[in-house]
Amino acid sequence: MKFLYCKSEFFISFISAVLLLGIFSCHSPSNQNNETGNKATENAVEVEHVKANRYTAFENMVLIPAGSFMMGGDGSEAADDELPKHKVNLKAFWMDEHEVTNAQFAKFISATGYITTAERKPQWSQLKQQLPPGTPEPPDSLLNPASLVFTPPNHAVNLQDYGQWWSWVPGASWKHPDGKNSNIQGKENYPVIHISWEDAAAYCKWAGKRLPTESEWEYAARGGLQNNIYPWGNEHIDAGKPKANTWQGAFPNNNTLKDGFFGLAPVKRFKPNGYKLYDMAGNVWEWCADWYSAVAYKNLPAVVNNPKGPVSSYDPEEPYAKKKVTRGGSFMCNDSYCSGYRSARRMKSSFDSGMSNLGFRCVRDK
Ligand SMILES: [Ca+2]
Repeated sequence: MKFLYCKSEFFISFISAVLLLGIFSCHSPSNQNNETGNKATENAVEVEHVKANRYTAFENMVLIPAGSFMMGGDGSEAADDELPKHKVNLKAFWMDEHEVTNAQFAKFISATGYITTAERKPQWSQLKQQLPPGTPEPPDSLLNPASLVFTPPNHAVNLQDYGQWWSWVPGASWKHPDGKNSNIQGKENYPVIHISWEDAAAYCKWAGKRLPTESEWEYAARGGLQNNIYPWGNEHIDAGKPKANTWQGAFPNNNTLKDGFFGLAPVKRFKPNGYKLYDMAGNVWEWCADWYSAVAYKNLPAVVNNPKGPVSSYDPEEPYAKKKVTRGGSFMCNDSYCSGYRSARRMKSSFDSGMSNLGFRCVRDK
């Protein structure tokens, strides 16, 4: 996702910097002994990792069978970075049947004391590594824990101006999804949000799992169908009964609520795909393990076995940013803005940023 959206050049640079903040090398200001605290967290993660392997690894997971598929865009909406289609062979793997929920993520935090990216003070020394040379340093007073929150306007806007519906909100995090005065009470079964790639990877490791590769994610989303556009087949997103939590109406100022949800939905509220996976389209975008490259599919061999993606990130729109793949679309997607609910639709986000429409699920080897 590209979120360069503010009118002031300085603020553009600042927001870009904050979106790109580092995680493992920066710490919470409340952590009095950063090195000791970090080791304690790592140890706790390792201990819980072992426990998870023994007792809980297969809860709420489904087995995705080994097989082959044609990876890449189907239909007229296929983007250049989804092409060409190419054959991928995959081993069998287990996948979470639904997106990781607030209740699940809370167990991870309780067990490890992990502090998410959004809860940490951004460090300029980390931010500037992913910005064009010469980007000015923002005042320290602006470098506070925060995250991007969806704040829809009440009028039609230029869909190229992302700043019209995203706000940088101090105090926003997985526990306070709309800012410091909000909370997740009653939202235990909602997908966890404001999660960076590194937060997601840390959770999966603790659970004895890992993030899916991009090819595993797409193969799983297709649910056994071949060359279909959506996880449910080829019926258009707006035809028939609601099939996923997306945006119906004129994004971002008018939502007809046809699917029953303005924002996030609890997990498992829509029919699963052919592999019994829920919400592979809509609700929240999901992190994948792979680095994003706009040219990842170009010049591949005719058949690829268990691909892990490119060795580095490449987004020509923001060449200094290090971006990971996200998949599946969110409650904010419709055809006028982004048809993220298509099985082949690729998106990308800086690995060290979260936002209010981005979550994840885990996989593990068979
Ligand atoms: Ca919706």
